[in-house]
Order: sequence, then C-alpha cells, then structure tokens
Amino acid sequence: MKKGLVKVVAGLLAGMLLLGGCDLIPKGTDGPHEVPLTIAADFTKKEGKGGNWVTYGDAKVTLKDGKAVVTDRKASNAGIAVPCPDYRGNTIVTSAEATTENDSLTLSMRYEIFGNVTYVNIAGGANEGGSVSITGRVEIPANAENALIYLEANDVRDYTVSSFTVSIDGEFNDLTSVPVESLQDPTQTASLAAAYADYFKFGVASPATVMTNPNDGFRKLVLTQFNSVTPENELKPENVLDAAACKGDPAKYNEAPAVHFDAAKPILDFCKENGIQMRGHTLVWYSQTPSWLFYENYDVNGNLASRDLMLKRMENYIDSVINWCETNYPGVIYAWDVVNEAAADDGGMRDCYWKQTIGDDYVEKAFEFARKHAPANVQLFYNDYNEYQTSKQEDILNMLKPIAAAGNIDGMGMQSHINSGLDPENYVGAAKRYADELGVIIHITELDVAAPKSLNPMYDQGVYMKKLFTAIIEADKAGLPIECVTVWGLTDDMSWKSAAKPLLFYGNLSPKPAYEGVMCAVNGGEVAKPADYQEPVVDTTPFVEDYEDQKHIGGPRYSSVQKIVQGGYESDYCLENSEGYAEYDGYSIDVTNYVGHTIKVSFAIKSKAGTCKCTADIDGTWPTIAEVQTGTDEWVLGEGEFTIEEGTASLSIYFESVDMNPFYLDNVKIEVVG
Ligand code: 9MR
Repeated sequence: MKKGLVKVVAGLLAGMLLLGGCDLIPKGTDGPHEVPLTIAADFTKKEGKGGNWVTYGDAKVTLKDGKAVVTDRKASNAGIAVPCPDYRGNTIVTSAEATTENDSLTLSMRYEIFGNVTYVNIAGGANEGGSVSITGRVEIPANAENALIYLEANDVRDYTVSSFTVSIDGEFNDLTSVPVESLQDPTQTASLAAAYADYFKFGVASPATVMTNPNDGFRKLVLTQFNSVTPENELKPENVLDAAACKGDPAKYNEAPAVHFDAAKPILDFCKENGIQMRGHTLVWYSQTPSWLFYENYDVNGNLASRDLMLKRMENYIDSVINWCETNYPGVIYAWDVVNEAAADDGGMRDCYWKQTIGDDYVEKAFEFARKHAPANVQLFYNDYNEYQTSKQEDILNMLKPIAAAGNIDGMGMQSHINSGLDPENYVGAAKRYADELGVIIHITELDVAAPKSLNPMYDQGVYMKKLFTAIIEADKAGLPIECVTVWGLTDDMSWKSAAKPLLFYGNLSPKPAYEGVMCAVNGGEVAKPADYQEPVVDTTPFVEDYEDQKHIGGPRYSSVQKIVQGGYESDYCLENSEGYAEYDGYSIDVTNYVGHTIKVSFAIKSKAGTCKCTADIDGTWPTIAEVQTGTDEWVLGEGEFTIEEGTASLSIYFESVDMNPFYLDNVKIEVVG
C-alpha cells in the first residue's frame, strides 16, 4: 500500500468522525491534502452546505426525507451532480439509485480540459417498475479539471435520488498538488488536410468551447490540421430548439417550433472567418431532442401530437434551421446529417418519438423536406453507427433505398466508432456497398478507434491506423467516392470516450502514433516503435481463476461491475457480473498471450438469464466460443475452443448473459490445446 493512501484513508476516517459523513476535508495551505476515497451525496444537507452535491443545469432540487426530488428539468441533462475535482488521473466507480418516470437514467461525467468542456457517458440504467439503479466505472484524464458526475435522463421528467456515490477504484493516484501539463505548439505538426488534399477533406468534431477558449492552442490545432468542422453538440435539436419560447407561447409556435443558435454561433463564426466548411449535425434524431417537441402544446403531461402536426413541426424545423444557417452564414454548411441513427441495434427501425408520432416513413419525410428547403449545393446525409456490420447495413440499405430512388439523399455518413479489431477490408467493403447500392457519396463522419488493450496500445493503434487509411486511400483511388473523413474530437482527453484514447492527438496537443499511422498511409514509411516498446510475449501457461482468494484478473467490458460474492460452484466464492448498459457489458479476460494457438475455455456459470455465452472480440465480430442454457439459477458447465490467428495485436474473450440479469462465474480455465 502506498504511503499516500494511508494518509488518504486516515483522512477519510477523520472526515467521517468529524463531519459525520464523507465530506471533503478542507484543503490545507500547502502540499497535498487528504482526499476521501468515497464521496457520497448527503441529501439531508442543503446545496453548498457540505452535502457533496450540486444542482446541474436548469432544474429545481427539493430535499425530502433524505432524498433529492428533482423537478422543472429544462434539459435532459439537467439534474443532480456530485463534484469530484480531486479524483483526476484515477479510475472511479459511481452509483446512483433513483425513482423516476423517465425510461432511463444515465450517469455521465463532465470535466474541463484546458478550458474545453468534455462530456462522457458512463453507464445507463433502465426504468424497472419506477426505479433505476446504475453503477459504472470510468477513468478521469490526468489533466481533467473540475470533474463532476451527473445524473441525466432520456427525457425531462422528474426524478428522485436516494443515493449517489463516487469512489476511487483501486489505489488512489494523488494528483491534487500536481499541475496540469503544458500544451505543445500545434503549428509545428504537418497538416493532415494538406497531406490528404488529393483524396478527401480531413475534418474534426469540435465543441464551441474551442472557439471561445482564452487558450488559442486548440484553435491553432484545428486551423493547422483540418478543413472541415462538425459542431459536436451545438446544432443538435436540444441546443437549437428554444424551449422557453415554445412553451411560453405554444399557440404561436405550434406548427413551427422556435429556434435559436446561441450555442452554435461561435463555431459558425469561426468557420466563416477562417474559410472552413462545416458539416451540420444533426436535424432529426431520437436522442438529444427534448420530448416536449412531440406533445400537443409542447406539454409532456398532455397527449402526443398527431402525425399531421408532427409533419408540420418537422418540416418547419428543418426549413428554419437550414435556412437560418444559410442566410447568416452563406455557404459555410456544405452537408447536413438529416437523420441520425434511425436503425435499431437489434434489427429494423429504432422505436422513438418520431416513429411513434409520424410513423415508419418519418425518415423518408425528413429527407423530402430537407431536399425541398436546402440549397441545391448542400449535401444531404443519413448518419449511423455500427453501419459496417452486415445485418445493420441491410436494415440501413432497405430504409434508404426508396429515399435514394426519390433523389433525396446525397451521402451515407459512416460514423465509424470502431476498434482495431475491425478488418479494414470489410470496412471499406461496407462503404462500397452503400455507394454502389444507393448511388451516394461517402463521408466517414465520427471516426475514433479505441486503442487495443495490448502491451503497446499507442503503437498498435498507430499501426492499425496506417492499415485502415491505406485501405481507405486504395478504395478512393479505385473510384469509391469518399469525400470527407472526420475524426470525432481533437484530443484523447476531449473524446466522448476518453478512456479508450481513440483519437490522433494527446491531451497536450502533440501528435500520437495514431496520427503518424494516418500520415504513413499517405506519405509512406512506418510508425516508429517507441523506446519502451515491449515485445509481445507468447505465454501458454493456463489461465485459472476460482476466486477463492477473493480476487479476479479479468475486468469489466464497457461499464459492467464485478464483485466477488459467496456461494461459488462447489466452493465458497465466485464472481458476480452486474450492471452495465447492455447485455454485452460482461466480464472480459485478455488472452493476447495465446496468439497463434487454439485455446479451450471451460467455466461454471449461473444466471436467471435464459442463456449465457463466452464470446471472442475480434475483427468487429463476436464469434461465440461457448453457449449454455441457464435460467434455472443452478450452476451450469460450459466449454468451447477458439483459434487465435497469428498476427492478432490483442484479443479478449468475454462472458455475457443474453439479458441484463447478473451472472455468476466460477472455475474459469483457459488452456492451449492441440
Ligand atoms: O460527442 C458527443 C457527446 O459530447 C455527447 O454527450 C453525446 C450525447 O449523445 O453525443 C456525442 O456525439 C454523438 C454523435 O452526435 C452521434 N453519434 C454518436 C456520438 C457519440 O455518442
């Protein structure tokens, strides 16, 4: 145990004794100060009175019976937050329990990076019988200042929170007296846009804080590197719809919702002044669109609006947004994401308010209206994620074919939130299908590539970027109309999934091996091996876990949570996997050390879920290694084999249940066979 930790634990105990809770201990005048390892909101104390919570955004908080009742929430992200500014550079676990009428609640993080604001979704929880319980884990970047965790919802309905905690996961990394890094001069790095000028535009998503930031380093990075900008959140309906006006005079705005552009103006000004073109993102989306838009009189306590009324609101919204931008910033926006993410993850069209009010043809209608009101030279896009996966691609193609036949769509936006397991040839193949079958151009709109969990993650990511961009360039040369590639953020620390370090620049603005990989694809050369490069070790020692020492080696996949609990398979202890966003948020074990071998995986598993699986995570596909019928709450044994091809940079396997029920795992053995 580190010496600092003793002091921190002592501080926590002292804090609990002296202050009767887990309040932060006041900072000393010099040196590091004691920091509690858990911060728990105390809803018996008023805001600002040591209760460790604050009101977040535009909402009203009333304390009642030790709970916080949150009402009058003006935006879906408004509510309660727990500040944790001393936790930067640490992984944290955060949990909340609430009752609500919203369909789901989400724990998210907000922090500042050199004056820019970044939002990270940590974990979501579905409403089960009026209650939501969420736990998630996330890493806070070392340079993140004023971090806080907040509870948002899919809607603006009330919620009541009974508990909300944020804890350090593992050993505390005390950066409280360590200053943030200094920024590098970004103008010394060769331009991506210039290097790719013969092929396509090179774009970036940016928050408007980059434009208003007193620190001009980020603006210089945009100007040096990119020739297309996408506002990360500022042109989304929740930022464009004028809630006060619509709700203040619903009769006046009944058919044409009031809009304003306060959030987007700084970024539009920046693009206009610097001659940079913008991708408009996004007009019609199920998310980040307040639910009141879909109700009669903009009142969520009334009835849903009729199809006819919603068609009018949709047309007028599309018309007023496109034309306000065109009138005030002529020629700046060259492409619009007209509809975002209308395809469901599990097949068909996503259920959402647009579909419920207008019907299945809402996508078609949105494109019809956009075509009618947009200037002829503005390109109209459909945009989605997991768009390269075969079954989702089928659904997207089926949905878009009539729209393409009507001549109302110009481009397919491939978001491309990917990882280095995705085969670049398959990815480019998917792009080609869109172009060929719809007769549209391609924009890669939100590229980020999660770094592999390998020995040399930054280097391996760089090598992958070279492969990916080589495939993209080859396809472009062969006639695939890729006209823009946009990365979803400036630096790793500013990414919506910062812990995955998925972008081209480090937090201090210096280029990563990922940037080098992108440059090598166009200029030739190889990504330099770092001085601390570690040779991959092939170690065929069997992996065995029975949890009797109350420890586990594997870890969470996305935002699941693992605990060692009593009642193992013919033994005292086993591992419990719970929480997370989705069924695939399971328990993950790195098996990179078995590369080039066939492995046999055996295990005991128990769950109320009907089926549990052990799955490999490779090439953007998830082949099943073993599938067992559970559901009886009895232990079931499973086993299966999987061959890990030579040359794989990293591979994990994971255990999951087919629904969100927790599962219990014991006696995991992975051994090389054959
Ligand atoms: O990067 C955006 C992040 O700041 C927001 O909190 C988040 C809210 O949903 O949206 C992020 O951007 C999304 C984009 O608009 C659409 N595709 C998925 C992106 C990542 O979530």
